Amino acid sequence: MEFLEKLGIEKNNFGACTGRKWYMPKTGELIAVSSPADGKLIAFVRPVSNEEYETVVKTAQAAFSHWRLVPAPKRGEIVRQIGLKLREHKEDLGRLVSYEMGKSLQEGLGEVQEMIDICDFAVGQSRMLHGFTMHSERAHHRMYEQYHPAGIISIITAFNFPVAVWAWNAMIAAVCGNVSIWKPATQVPLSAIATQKIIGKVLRENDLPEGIFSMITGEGSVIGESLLNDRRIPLISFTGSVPIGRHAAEVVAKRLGKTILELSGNNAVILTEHADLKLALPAVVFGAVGTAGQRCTTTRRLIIHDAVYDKVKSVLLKAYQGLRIGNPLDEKNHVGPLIGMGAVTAFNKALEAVEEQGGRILFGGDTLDGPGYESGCYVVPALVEAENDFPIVQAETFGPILYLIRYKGSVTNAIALQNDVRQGLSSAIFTTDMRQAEEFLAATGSDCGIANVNIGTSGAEIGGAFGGEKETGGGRESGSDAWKAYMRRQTVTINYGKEMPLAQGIRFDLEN
Ligand code: UN1
Repeated sequence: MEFLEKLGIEKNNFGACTGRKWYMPKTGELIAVSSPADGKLIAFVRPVSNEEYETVVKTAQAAFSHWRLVPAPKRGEIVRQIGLKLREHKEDLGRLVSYEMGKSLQEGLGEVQEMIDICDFAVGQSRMLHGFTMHSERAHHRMYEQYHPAGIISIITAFNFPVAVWAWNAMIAAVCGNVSIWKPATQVPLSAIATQKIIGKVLRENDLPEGIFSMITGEGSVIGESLLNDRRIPLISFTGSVPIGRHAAEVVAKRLGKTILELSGNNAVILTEHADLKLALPAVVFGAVGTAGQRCTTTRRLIIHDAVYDKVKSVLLKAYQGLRIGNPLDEKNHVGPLIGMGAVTAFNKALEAVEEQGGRILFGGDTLDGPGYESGCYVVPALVEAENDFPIVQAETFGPILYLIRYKGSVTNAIALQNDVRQGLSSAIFTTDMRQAEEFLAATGSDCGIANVNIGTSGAEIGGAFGGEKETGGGRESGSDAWKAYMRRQTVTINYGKEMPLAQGIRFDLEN
């Protein structure tokens, strides 16, 4: 495939990189990377051993002592160039993301666009790393706060966004003066390797030292554990499931390190009796079946007012019947494969469970086989009637299952259902009634990190802070003031007077 060649993906790929330099681990079983799109083997990667791990961390440490002294806007200039390089490779990298992960080509390209956007954002941010100044209670004193780089940031990313989530973290971390070590998901290391090669060109052109942007591949249970336990790494940014995120939080908290956690979502769209259904339909369907239901922001629950329930159900049935499922690189398809057989099993099990718990599958749920579906990873997105309190509805199944939940009465009831789950990432309401929208956004409204009006739950822009509450983990990445999490904050008080007054008016006189 031409795009693999253009991105420098070889048959056997090195498992560790410190920017420009690559390390081929001597031991370790090869990771075979195959595409869920056609089941074919794409390439091999050799995961890192302890030896390369040490080299990567030590190189990152050395790089940090240099990089933190580079003025922030000059760090921004490097990120600007990375954004330009990504623009040059957008088509090829988007294709690789789509082929390796299985999301539609449009979404693969969108993911690279998200990287480009965060580069642009970070360039601007590089001139705005500012703190407040405060008025001191003491005469001839000045107080202000400043932000310094934190050190090595480790970015552990999930399979569903092989490159964008790294970029959110790495680009912001970089303008803040940090260095980063990326551990991509083992299902999608090639997109990470290709990305390293693209940014490596910028590092070479600017003659930058090794270790500013590093990457290591390997199993979470091995290399991930090393990262979590490593006191040289003050901040771990982790994206993944609640159980693994909880484990990561515990391990890092034990050494009093910091985490940014972006864990499961169980996102709902509320359709009130005043919803503009023409607007809602494409948003709901894209939210539910985009990336085959494997976004953290995927719409999993549709909370529909009784007055429009039947209409919504029939419109959705029609839309689902028209979905084209197939190779994600073929632009006429809407839905690609799930990431692997494990995901197919989880999808099937969830559908069995929902029926056992009293739900009704209205459409979909089959696993496809035959020509074009040889990988065994293609399923038909499912529409299911369910109740919010079914245990299976309370859980996040990472696949295209949309639960239709009926509500009666006021929007307050719908909001209560929407909040009645343990996750708190994304939420949305469709209504043309201003009071309903404002109630959804009020302090008593949605309890999620993201709350949208007349927009679906997925497809957030990079300019906002991304993340969620409750079991989603509370972290924030990407835009707004999320950069602050990547810096250490320092309150500074300067006495430029000739006296030594203590705060709170405390007297402490030493006799001379
Ligand atoms: C994720 O699924 O981990 O809002 C990230 C969205 C994308 C990012 C999702 N911009 O759907």
